[in-house]
Amino acid sequence: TVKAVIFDLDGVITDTAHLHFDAWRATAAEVGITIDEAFNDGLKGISRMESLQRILRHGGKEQAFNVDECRALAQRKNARYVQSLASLNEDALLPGIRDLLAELRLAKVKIGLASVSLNAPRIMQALGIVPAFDFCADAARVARSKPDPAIFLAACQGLGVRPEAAIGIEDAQAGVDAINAAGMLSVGIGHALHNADLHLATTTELTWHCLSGLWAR
Ligand code: B16
Ligand code: MG
Repeated sequence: TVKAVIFDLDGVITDTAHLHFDAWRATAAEVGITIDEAFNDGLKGISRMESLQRILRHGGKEQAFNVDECRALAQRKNARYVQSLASLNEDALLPGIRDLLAELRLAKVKIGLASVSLNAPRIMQALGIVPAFDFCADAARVARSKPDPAIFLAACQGLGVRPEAAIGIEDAQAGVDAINAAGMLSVGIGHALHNADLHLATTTELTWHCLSGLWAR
């Protein structure tokens, strides 16, 4: 049976993608690069520095900045993002998540987090769900971004569960690919995701009943 459920943060537990987008758009504009929401979709689950590289490439400016300048740009983006998190509270939990966490606890299924966001601890704190989690993988210790399975494997290891006994939940293609590469069962939330073992339109449909059913198939 399923021993653990491992969550992505942005897009599954709360929706901070538009805050990332606003912060990146303002930072990209500083260096004369325009990004739209469709481009931002491709940044979901991608680490901060890799997101910056993709934006610079998108604007044809990948050679224009040295390492220190890139670091400064990433820092300015993060300052903007962190500022926009100031008003985050329990109300920002996506529908169904609180109930699912309670159901998993009752079913004695371990609960983990696999977010590549270095801001994950402060976001979890603001959402008031730190005690609901048995283990949160540390993004700072995982060098490779999704679709590399590293962050999901770190979560499995921290929970003491084999990947084959765990389900991962993601909203980004890079994340679904990471779950599959880890050898876990994948649940994809939202549209236009390929290769998820189970597709759900929204987090409202995420229940222990449907997750355990996925296992029984
Ligand atoms: P930070 P996830 C990811 O979170 C976001 O989807 C992605 O857009 C962001 O660039 C990345 O975290 C890094 O975030 O700048 O806060 O370290 O989907 O893995 O929960
Ligand atoms: Mg995500």
